[in-house]
Amino acid sequence: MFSHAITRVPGPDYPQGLTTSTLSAPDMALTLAQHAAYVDCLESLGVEVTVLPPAPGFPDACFVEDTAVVVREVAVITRPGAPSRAGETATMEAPLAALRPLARIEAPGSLDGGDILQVGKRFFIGVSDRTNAEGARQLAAILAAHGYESSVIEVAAGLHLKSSLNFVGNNTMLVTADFAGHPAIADFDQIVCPAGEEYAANTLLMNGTLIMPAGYARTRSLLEPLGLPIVELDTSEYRKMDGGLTCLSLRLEARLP
Ligand code: CIR
Repeated sequence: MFSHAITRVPGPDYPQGLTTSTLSAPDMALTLAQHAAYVDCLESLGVEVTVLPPAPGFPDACFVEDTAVVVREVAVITRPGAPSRAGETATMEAPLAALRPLARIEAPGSLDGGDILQVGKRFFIGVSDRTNAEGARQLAAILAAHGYESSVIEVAAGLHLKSSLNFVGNNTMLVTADFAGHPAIADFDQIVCPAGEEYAANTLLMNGTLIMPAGYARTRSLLEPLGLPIVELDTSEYRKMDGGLTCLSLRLEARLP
């Protein structure tokens, strides 16, 4: 169970962030409304949400997930792979230090939290344009010291591993066709997003509820047999900046006594 999450309100410079999308520029009023709905949704699932103010000069800073990897025992401050995002981690240190001991990914390692998928004591670490092999090695070593096992997965398509692969409960992974049948996830049942619905792979399992991006009916019908409640949230203004549901929060389990 997640007891706490950290989010950050997008700032007025949000439309200047990084994107590969050819969709239109995000509308700020809608961006903020979608962010508020996201926070409300997490709160409705029993999560205490810390909402940080915008970080001026860092247009991608609302995608807080990329700045840290947090487990019960430690918060690992990342070293984001995009130069324009490097300074975001400094703004996350104080809020995270209040909740966990800190560790850090050091140069020449680079790592974005969007490449990191946790399933219980297992981690899947994507090596992508943002996360390099050295970053993956450092993270795996820090996590191994706390009893977590890691597998490295090459991310050849999509921005981050979790753009294409997420755990949806019941020993099942939701994947894009690129990751279907990948040997690293052979122990899991797999649901493959239908062609044209690849963005829906970024579905977030939160305290037993699946939070899906709105408007992916075919993927939804494949998820329904899992028997979990499904909530759809409109993420149109985040999609325009290559973001989605997982990127918008750092999720923390309750610390063990
Ligand atoms: C970026 O390119 O870094 C941002 N515009 C989007 C980051 C999305 N983060 C994530 O999937 N974890």
